[in-house]
Amino acid sequence: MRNNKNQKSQWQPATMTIHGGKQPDQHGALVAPLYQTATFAFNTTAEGSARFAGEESGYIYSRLGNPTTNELEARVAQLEGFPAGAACATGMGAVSAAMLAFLQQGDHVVVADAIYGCSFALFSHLFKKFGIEVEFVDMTDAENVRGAMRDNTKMVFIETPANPHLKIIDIAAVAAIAHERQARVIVDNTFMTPLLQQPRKQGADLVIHSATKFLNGHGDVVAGLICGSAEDIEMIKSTTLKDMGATMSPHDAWLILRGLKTLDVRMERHCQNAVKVAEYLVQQPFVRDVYFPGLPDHPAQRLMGTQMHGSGAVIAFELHGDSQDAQRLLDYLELITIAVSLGDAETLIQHPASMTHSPYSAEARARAGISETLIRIAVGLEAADDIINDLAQAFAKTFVIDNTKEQQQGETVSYG
Ligand code: 4LM
Repeated sequence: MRNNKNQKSQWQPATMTIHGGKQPDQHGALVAPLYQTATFAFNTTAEGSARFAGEESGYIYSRLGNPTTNELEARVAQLEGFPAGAACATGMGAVSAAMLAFLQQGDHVVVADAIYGCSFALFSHLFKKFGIEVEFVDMTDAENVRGAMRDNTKMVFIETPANPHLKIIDIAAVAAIAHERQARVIVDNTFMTPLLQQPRKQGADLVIHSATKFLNGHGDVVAGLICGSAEDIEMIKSTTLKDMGATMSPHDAWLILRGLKTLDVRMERHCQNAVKVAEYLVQQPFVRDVYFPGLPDHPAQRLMGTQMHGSGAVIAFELHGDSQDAQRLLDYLELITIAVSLGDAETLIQHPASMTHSPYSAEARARAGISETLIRIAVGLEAADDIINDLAQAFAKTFVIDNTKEQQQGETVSYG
C-alpha cells in the first residue's frame, strides 16, 4: 500500500480537490469506499465499552462518525486550511450546530443584515426563543460591528458575498473588531467555495458551507460542512451534532467526495459563464442594477486578490418595473430553471422576496434592500450563449411585447 497522500500541503487547490486528505484503502480502491452502515460491530464487550469511554479509537455508530464522512470532513477542512471538519445533514444544520455549540441563554450575537432567509429565521425567531439576543447590522462598514459589540457578544456571523445581492464584507476588518472582545467569527463561505476564498486567512474561527451548492455541484444532495480548530470541531461533534443529530449520511458524503474532484474545473466554468451573463445583463435597458462581484465597479474589486480570488457565479439584478414583470420574466424562460439553490450544472433563477428570503418580514427585507424586483440567477455550466439567448427571449416577451411598458420606458429596445 502506498503512503497516505494527505500530507502534501504544497499541492495546488486543483490537485487538493482530487488527492488532498485521501485515505489509503486496504484493497487499493481508487475511489473512497462508501461505508453505508448505521452501526459498527465490536469484537468484544470490552472493546465496545472502551470505544464509548474514548479509551480506544474506532467507529461506534454513524451519527458519531463514519469513515466516508470522515474522509469528506478531512478533505474540505484541508481545502479551507483548517485542521478539522464536521459533516452535517444540511447547510442549516451546519449553521445551527456550529453556533449553538458555543452559545447559551443571555449571549449576544452580531449578524450581517443580508443573509440567506433561513439563517435569518433561525437567528431572529429560534435564537430569540432560547434567550440568545441577535443584532443585525450592515457589515459593509466594519465600524457598524464595533458599535454593536457588547460584553456578552460571543459570536459574529458573516456571509460574504451575501445572499441574495452579493454584498461584500471585509472579513479581516470585522474579525479584528470581534477578536478585541474574544468573540468567535463564523463565515458562511457557500457562495465562494474554498477555491475562491479561504476565510481563515482573514481571521475566521469557523467556516461553514451549504455543501448542497458548489461543493457537491450536482443538485442531488442537501448537506453542510463546518471547518475549524480541532478543539472547536470536537466541541461541535460531541454536543450539538451528537445530541441534536443533524449529521450527514455516508451516501451524501460519498456523492460530495465525487463532486469535489471537479470543483476546480466547475468553478472556472461557472465564473467564466457568470461574467458573460453579467456583462449581458448590464446592457439591458430594463435592468436597473446588476450586483455581481466580477463587474469592475463592484465593491468586491477592493478585496480581489486578497480576500477573494474570483467572482463566483451568483448574480442578482434589479428590474425597472414591478414584481409582476419579475414574475413574467421568469415564467418566459425556457432553458433556465425556476428553482432555489445554486452551484449546480443547471442555471437556476429565483425571486428572493417571495422565495429564499420570504422568511424575512417585509420591513426587514426593505431594510436589507431585498426588493420585489430583485432576481437572483445562479449561473450553471451550460454554454453561456444559450443562457444569454434564453434571457434575451424572455426579456423580449416580458417588455417588448408589452407596448405600454415600452412607451413608459421611452426608449427603443433592442435585444441581442
Ligand atoms: C438558496 N441557500 O439560496 P441548506 N448558507 C447559504 C445558503 O445560500 C443556504 C444555506 C446556508 C438556498 C437554499 C434554498 C449562504 C441555502 C442553507 O439548504 O440547508 O443546505 O443550506 O437558494
